[in-house]
Amino acid sequence: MTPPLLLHLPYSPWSERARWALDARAVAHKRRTYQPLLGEPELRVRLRRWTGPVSVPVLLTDDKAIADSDEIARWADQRGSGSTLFPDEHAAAIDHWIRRSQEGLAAGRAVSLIRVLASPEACVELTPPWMRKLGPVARAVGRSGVARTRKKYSGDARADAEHQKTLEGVLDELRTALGPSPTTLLGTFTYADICAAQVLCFVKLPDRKYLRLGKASAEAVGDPELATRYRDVVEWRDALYAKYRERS
Ligand SMILES: N[C@@H](CCC(=O)N[C@@H](CS)C(=O)NCC(=O)O)C(=O)O
Repeated sequence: MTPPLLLHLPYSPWSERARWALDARAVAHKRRTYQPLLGEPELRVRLRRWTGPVSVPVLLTDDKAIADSDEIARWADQRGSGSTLFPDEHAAAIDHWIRRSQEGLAAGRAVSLIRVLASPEACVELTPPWMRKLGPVARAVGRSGVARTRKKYSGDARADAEHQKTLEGVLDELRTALGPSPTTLLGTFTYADICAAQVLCFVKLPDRKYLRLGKASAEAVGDPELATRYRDVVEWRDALYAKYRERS
């Protein structure tokens, strides 16, 4: 059996959901960085999907392509070793946090890409390395790539204030669920923690070793005002990474 290949974005919290689950279950795999737009034709061939949006992470296994972070996590959980990320008794709560995380991430992406669009340096950082030397061309390509991503994921389908409200709603719910001395959401480390932790990317990015972004884009993706307001929740995320990501 050849090891599965994960097509991913090193800076994306959706890819991080899959990476963390594969690592937590010690599932041997290879990784390849996906190049938005340029990599799309190959991705469509791999997925045999000729129309509609395609995204990463995608896990290419011997017998199928798995094109969703949550499905990759479940696939990983059926293999590998260590404690399950999906204990039966927490199935409903994990499903709830998967959904809330996807809602928070979508809203966070919509508002944070507005900040990225306003930063020429951040737009350049999001282009492939060979393009960055091209100055204004790289800025224009980066900017149109970011605008395209925001539109592709329906960022302009709702007002910015609505996205902001959704993001803060998820953060408030997370703070309440964690309680006064938080370790994990459900009393044991599960995929709910991995998903909930990702929403904090749009508040303050975790250490660069977990999510790789350039300096300007990292600044633009985070929200300093929310980082102050939700400092306790950011601290929970950082402690979770230190304890459970390091080990895996
Ligand atoms: N349902 C997907 C959503 C993944 C997703 O939103 N991926 C984005 C991350 S920014 C992506 O692939 N962006 C690059 C592109 O669309 O070309 C999952 O959770 O796996």
